[in-house]
Amino acid sequence: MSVYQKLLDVKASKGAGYLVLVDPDRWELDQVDHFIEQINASGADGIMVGSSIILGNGAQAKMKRIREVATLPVILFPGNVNQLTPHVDALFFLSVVSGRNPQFLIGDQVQAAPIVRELGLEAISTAYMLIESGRVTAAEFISGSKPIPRDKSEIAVAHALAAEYLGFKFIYLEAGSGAQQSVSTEMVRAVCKYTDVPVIVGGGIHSPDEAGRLVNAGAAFIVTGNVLEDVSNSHLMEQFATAIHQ
Ligand code: 1GP
Repeated sequence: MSVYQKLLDVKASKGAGYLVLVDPDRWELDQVDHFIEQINASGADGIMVGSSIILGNGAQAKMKRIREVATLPVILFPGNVNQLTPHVDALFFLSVVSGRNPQFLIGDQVQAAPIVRELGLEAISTAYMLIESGRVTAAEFISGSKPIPRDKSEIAVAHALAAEYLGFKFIYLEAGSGAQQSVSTEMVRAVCKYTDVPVIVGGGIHSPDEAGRLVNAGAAFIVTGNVLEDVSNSHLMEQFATAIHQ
């Protein structure tokens, strides 16, 4: 079964799904097993790997190890073409549709496509929409694109409709990793009212309650990354899964 189908099944059976983002730079190779085993046992539905920037430090070896230890689908969330790897089950094939920078709308995708084919990866087309979240995020800076104003839900809705008509399989509402404010429930509710394309919400989500509110507003998947990088927060993973699968 494709990863795309597995994700749709999660949404159909649980109402919404929980994806944990792993930034390879944040973990040493010998820490990977423990963290991935925690995710496996947490009730999460998938693991995303990637970042706007990966400095290196053996990222490919870490991704390989993540794939070996994971019992959940592993999905690449690439910040650029250099992050392509055979050590995943699929990738979110992203286009930054909120921006007007051709490199991140179609240029990098053209560079990546033959490599994706060569690696035999499942590409899940995803309309990536950056939403203003209080300060400039790495995703905003690296993509060289302006985020959608936080209080302009109608602009987000119009982008989401365009993404639906262009045939994207997912819409990703992204406040940016480590965002001060996550995407508002109002914006998630507005977007989900207008489109049936499943909506992933991520960036700056700090509590299970917040995740639950975003699911109530219509989010199909919730992504957390930073909040779990503090080892003292690892217990939160199960609470996120419970709140999201409410
Ligand atoms: C970033 O949406 C993800 O692309 C997760 O963000 O690290 O802030 O949880 P956080």
